[in-house]
Amino acid sequence: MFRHAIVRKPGANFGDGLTTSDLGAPDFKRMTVQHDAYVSTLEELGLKVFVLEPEVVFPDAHFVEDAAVVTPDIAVITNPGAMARRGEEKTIEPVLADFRPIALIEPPGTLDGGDVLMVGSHFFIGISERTNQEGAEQLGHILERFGNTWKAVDVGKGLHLKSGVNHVGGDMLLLTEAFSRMEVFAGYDQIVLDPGETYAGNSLWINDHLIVPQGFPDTLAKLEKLGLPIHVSDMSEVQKMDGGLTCLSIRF
Ligand code: CIR
Repeated sequence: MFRHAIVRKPGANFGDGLTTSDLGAPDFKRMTVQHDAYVSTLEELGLKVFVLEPEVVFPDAHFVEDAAVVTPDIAVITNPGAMARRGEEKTIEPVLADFRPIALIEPPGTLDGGDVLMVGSHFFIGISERTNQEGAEQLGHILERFGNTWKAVDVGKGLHLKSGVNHVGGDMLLLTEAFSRMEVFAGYDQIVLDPGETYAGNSLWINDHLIVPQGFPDTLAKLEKLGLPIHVSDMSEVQKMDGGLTCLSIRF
């Protein structure tokens, strides 16, 4: 059960952030509307939302998920894998320090929160361009101190683990065909994404509600069968910067 979320408003220069997408230049006004709607949805779901101000020197800083991993026991402040994003975590730590003891991922370990999928007390940690083995092991050892288990997963081509696999309640995972074939996910119920709708893999479960990106009818139909209330969000400007629903908040 999540009670709180941290978000950060996108800055006017958010289009200067890192991206591999070819969806065109993002629009700040539309981004602001989409971000405001996202915050309203979190509030409708009963979360108290802490809204941080933009950070001009970090155009990707509204993707707050990458700066911390929060469990019921601890908040782990990351060492983000992209040099351009290193330092975003500094303004997240004081907010979390009011709620949890703090631990740090230390260099040479790197870790982005987008690579960490929590399913109850088990954690999947993606090894990606942003998260290295050392960062994954540091996080894993911290999690083990609190009785959690974890497994490393090779992310392959995508940006982050949660770009392609997410928990949608119970024992159910929403995931791409490539992830569905991996042994580590074999013990779970699975909704496998249509290859044309992989972006919708970044759907967000919050307290038995689902937030799903707009424009993915096959995924929507599959998720509707779970019987959970579904909130559909326009994520067009977020997607242009390689972001998604999970990236925009830290839930705890
Ligand atoms: C980046 O490349 O770091 C940002 N433009 C997007 C980060 C998305 N974060 C996430 O998936 N957790």
